Parts: sequence; structure tokens; C-alpha cells
Amino acid sequence: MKFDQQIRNYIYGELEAPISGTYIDNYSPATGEVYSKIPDSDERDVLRAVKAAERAFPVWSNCGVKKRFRVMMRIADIIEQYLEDFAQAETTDTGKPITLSRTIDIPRSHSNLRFFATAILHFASEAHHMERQAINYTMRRPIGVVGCISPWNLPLYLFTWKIAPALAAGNCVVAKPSEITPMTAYLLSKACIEAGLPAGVLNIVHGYGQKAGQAIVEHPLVKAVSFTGGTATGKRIATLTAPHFKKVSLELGGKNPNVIFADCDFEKMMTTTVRSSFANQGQICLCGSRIFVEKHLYELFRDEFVKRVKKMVIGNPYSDKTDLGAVVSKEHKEKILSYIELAKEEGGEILYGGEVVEVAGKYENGYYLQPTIIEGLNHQCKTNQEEIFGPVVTIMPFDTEEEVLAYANSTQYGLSATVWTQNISRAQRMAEKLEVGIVWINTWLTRDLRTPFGGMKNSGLGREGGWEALRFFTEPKNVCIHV
Ligand code: TXE
Repeated sequence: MKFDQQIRNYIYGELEAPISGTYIDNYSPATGEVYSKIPDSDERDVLRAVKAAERAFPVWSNCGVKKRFRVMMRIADIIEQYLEDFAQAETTDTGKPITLSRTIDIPRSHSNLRFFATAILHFASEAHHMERQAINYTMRRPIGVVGCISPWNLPLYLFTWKIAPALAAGNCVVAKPSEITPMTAYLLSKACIEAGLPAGVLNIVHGYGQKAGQAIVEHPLVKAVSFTGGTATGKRIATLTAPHFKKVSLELGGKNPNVIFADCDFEKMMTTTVRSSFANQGQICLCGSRIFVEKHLYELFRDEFVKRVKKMVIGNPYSDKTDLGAVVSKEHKEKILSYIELAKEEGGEILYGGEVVEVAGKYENGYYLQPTIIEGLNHQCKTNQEEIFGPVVTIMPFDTEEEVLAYANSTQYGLSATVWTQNISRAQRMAEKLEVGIVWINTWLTRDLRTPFGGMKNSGLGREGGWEALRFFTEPKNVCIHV
């Protein structure tokens, strides 16, 4: 697929170059080569985008939910119509297998738009009647100009996950995708033009986080910020928004426990655990990177897990046979390798993996790593406390529920957890005591978009999804009428 060599910002309905005239190299992780360039935008481009959003807000916020529904559904239809182009772009930007782009990333992107385009038709609020005195009703009105900033692991999936509820609720958006994976956001801007989205309703500014991203967060007209990315960046954004009382939603890192009891459905657990460990090269904040197995199942689990992971096909992400593609960047590959070295220093044994994968031909300079399984560490070591965000898992045995709960809850993170057991009472006990925002029991990544999505502790602030998202992107006002 041919890509525009220089992608552009999308401001007030037009595709335009950055005011600076400078561009950033965009690498394909599969080949390690520059395949396009992205705008190196700064606060001047962000100012144009914020002004465009401010100008569009009065019409968009008052055009009625049916108009918003129709336009958003048209954008979703266009994404679906060009699914293959979007999938090729997503794989070229991220290095993930094309099968993942085709079946997860892009379908979920148009689902996000359709979900919130329809949800807004049913979004209602409440009234409170005071006998013989007054009637109260709650108005939920759009906030105004909001900022949406997204990461590189699920680029269009997470970009639309924020933009869709913001637009459906009647806000106008200034959005920035990761500078590492901008291509599908650029294709989205073209889809918006084709769909007839009114100018200024959505504005996409490309560029570095500390420059363009920070300018969005800091602009006084941006009243709310929805962010997904690293915990460190989340802390920075929280610091910048707090003094201005901006609403902020933070979806951050994770170090998720996968707790496996001996009474589990072994085959279902095993098939899912290979996926929850290594999907998207382990670059999903919900991956189960710490695996705890009840002691008398441990050896059977370990041997079967290693046997299955050894069969995974690593390499050319454009092949339908590939299970693991490239990790997202050279720097990220080095970061992951440094954690594997750390694990060895901390006494871990590499049961399988730990090495760079050499792929022949045009992919020889790509960023490929083996899926890596490590045992023999304790739960408090850095390898088991810090987010690696790559194809690396640790496995550990445990004796009792109390012991594994202490292990599971021992990190600074609290995003998600998976529990495998046929004992429903035990499942309920574990779900109640796990310090996370999402618990999957006998499954993983089963997603109902109506449910509250997000974590606690250093995994974030607030929840996305369903009414939670529409409430985040609206301001409630109580109106009390004397009767
Ligand atoms: O995230 P960053 P990165 C974790 C994972 C990963 C780490 C860093 O551990 O290694 O975060 O990944 C923009 N003001 N997750 O570098 O830096 C930036 O341009 C405003 C978990 O991708 O947080 C990008 O668009 N914006 C996560 C976005 O923030 C700023 C998924 C994310 O970048 C900014 C991805 C600033 N000061 C990484 N600095 C998850 N929870 O899914 C950066 N940005």
C-alpha cells in the first residue's frame, strides 16, 4: 500500500502542513526504515486547532443528537469500507500482525464510533421530585473544547475510544495520536472530510508529546483532557491540569496478575493465557504479565505453556501465519531487552525466549523479539513490579488464596486481573479482594463497551466506556423549579 510521504494536520476541516514546516521521521517497525514523515507541530498549530474547535462548538453542540448520530455513523461506514487500507496502515505503523489489525484494531475503531453514535440517542438524566415543593431535573450539557491524547499500542482503537464519546456528547475535539503511530489517525481525518463532518468539530494535530501534546493539555480553552499512555506522562498531565480545574481522565500502565487455580478448565486457560501473555507483542495495558499458578498445577502448566509458546510464529507482520510481529520501536525493543537482563540479575531463569529474532530479507532491520517466559523470581523484584510492556511474562507458584492475593496486589498498579477457577465462591472472593478496576474470570479481554473501563492506584483516574464516558464529556447542572 502507498502512503502519503508527508502526512498533514487536520484543522478546521482542512489538511494542512505544520506552521514550523518541519517533519518527524515515521519508522516502520517491521523493516526499521522510515516510510513517511509526520508534522512536527507546536503550540501555534495547537492554537489554530483550539480556535477551530471553539468556532465549531456552538453549532455542533446544538445540532441535535440525530445529526451527530448520522455523521458519526457515516465516518464508521467509511472506515469499514476502507478496512484493508486502515489495517495495512496500522500494521505498517505498529509492526503488529495484519490479522490483529484486520480483526481487532480497525473493527473496534468503527464499533467505537457506532457505539457512542447510538448511545447518545438514549443518553438521559434524572429528575427528583420534592412533594408540594419543587421538581429538580439534571441537565447534562457538553463541556466545549476537549483534548484527546492517545498512545501507540492500539492507535486507532484508543484514538476513537476517546473521540467518539466526546463528539457524541456535543463537544469539539483537539486530538493527538502518538508520534510513533500517526497513520490511521491521518486516514481518519480523510474519512471525516469524506463523511462531511463539519469543519472544526474534530481537529487532529500530529507531533511530539512534550510539544504538541503539552500545548493541548495547557491551552486555557481546553476544558477536559482524556489521556491514555504511560503512568509517568499521566502524572505530568495531572500536574498540568490540576491548577486549572480541568476534568481529566487517565488510562495508564498496568502489571496485571493472571491467577490460575488447579481446578481451572486447563485447555481453555492455556489457550487464553498464551494470548493474554503475548497478544500485540505484549503491548496491551491489559496483558497478564505476572502468572501465578497453584502449586500442584505449576509444573504441568509450566511445561505445557513453554511447549505452546515455542510454536509461536514470529516475524513478517504482513503474513497471515504470524503470531508475533515487531515491537513498536528500536527504543522500546532496547527497553524490553534491558528488563530481560534485569530479570537474570534478579535471579530469574529464562525458560524460553529472551533473544532478538533475526528475520531474513526486507525485514532484517525490524524490531523482533522472542516471547519470553521467566521463572524463579520473587513477587517483589523490579521485574515483577515494573511495567515492561513487551512479550515478557513471569511465572510463579502459590499455595493459598491469601498468598496469591498478596502477590497480585503488591504492585503500584491496579488495572486488570484474570482468575481461572471453577469454584464460583472462590472467584467471587478473589474478585472482591483484587485491587484492580477490571476482573476477568475464566476469560480475558472480553469487552462490553457499556461497562466502566479503567484502573486504580497508578493505573489511572476515572473510567471510560458507556455512560461513564458520556458523563465525563458532559457537565451536570441541577435545575430546581418551585411548584
Ligand atoms: O507513552 P507516553 P508511550 C506505557 C508503556 C509504555 C509507556 C510509554 O509502559 O512503555 O507507557 O509509552 C503523548 N503532554 N503505555 O511513550 O509517552 C505522546 O505523544 C501531553 C501504556 O507511548 O505516555 C502520546 O501521544 N501529551 C498505555 C501519548 O502521550 C504527551 C499504552 C502517550 O505517550 C506528553 C501505551 C505530555 N507531556 C504505553 N508526553 C496503556 N495504558 O495502554 C507524551 N505525550
